[in-house]
Amino acid sequence: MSDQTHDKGGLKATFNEWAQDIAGQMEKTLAELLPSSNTPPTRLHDAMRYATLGGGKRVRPMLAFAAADVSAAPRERVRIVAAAVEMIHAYSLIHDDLPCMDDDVLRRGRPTCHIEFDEATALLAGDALQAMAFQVVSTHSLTEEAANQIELIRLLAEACGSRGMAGGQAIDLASVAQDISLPELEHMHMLKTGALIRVSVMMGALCGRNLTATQRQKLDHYAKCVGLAFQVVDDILDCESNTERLGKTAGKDQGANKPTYVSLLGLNPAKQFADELLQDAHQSLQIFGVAAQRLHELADFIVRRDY
Ligand code: GRG
Repeated sequence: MSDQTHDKGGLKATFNEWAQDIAGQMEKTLAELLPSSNTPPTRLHDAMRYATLGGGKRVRPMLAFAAADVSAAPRERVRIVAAAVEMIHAYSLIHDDLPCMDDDVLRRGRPTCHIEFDEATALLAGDALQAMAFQVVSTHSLTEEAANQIELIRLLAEACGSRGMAGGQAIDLASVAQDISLPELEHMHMLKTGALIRVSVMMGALCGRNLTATQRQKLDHYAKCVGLAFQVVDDILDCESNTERLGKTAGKDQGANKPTYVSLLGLNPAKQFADELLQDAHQSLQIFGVAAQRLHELADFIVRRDY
């Protein structure tokens, strides 16, 4: 792919140009959708904006936009579902950083929400962001058929709930200092991190034309592989990288005696596992041809990233 092309949002742009374009669109869309800082209750709205704007890799929005290419979904719709997913993600990070959970002081290179504001405000900011995500998905027209829009909302609810992200977090908290097996670790991460990644892909695609059952299954398999690979790489970076590069406290999992892919498999086998998941992800995209270009690139980015 040429580095000299300037089609920022389209397939001719380089991956970096495309990623920057999406990050810019996300910042603008979230800034518009979130209540302004001078709308009462101002401290709560300030905290919601603090936790959502001005940082993050925006991996989930990128996945939604990339998946939208395979169903030719209008970008105007995709930016709304991507913003909703990012609100859920921001809420999960705020709550995860609270003293009753991971108790962390640094996120995206800045003080965590409860340090910058206070615990009660952080808790409420997370609650309000979660509610707002559903408000946004239900008040915009995002699909050709109404039934598909209901499905978007249902999928998002499932990904957030006790059999998705919140359930994964509960298993994570219960597994500290426990001997858990590899399948148990995988199940925990498929819920905690994987569910939101999976739904980002599916929601992006559902904004466009209907996919066949096989296409849907292949896309979901891609998302599962990438979701798990994301977590394996997160575990690797937790031991190999540093706090400055990550923008969050490095070495946290080991310090907290949490089971990880590195603690269960060892560093090199964990890297090999991430590579196997990457190959599997690429394989499952074959039926989409060139429309899956960004999904391929994103899988590479997720596994090869160093932050
Ligand atoms: C509190 C219900 C509830 C859930 C929390 C997502 C989560 C569940 C906890 C986050 C803990 C964590 C650090 C998990 C590792 C993988 C992960 C989700 C990392 C953060 O996501 P990135 O790297 O963050 O996409 P940025 O800042 O780039 O948006």
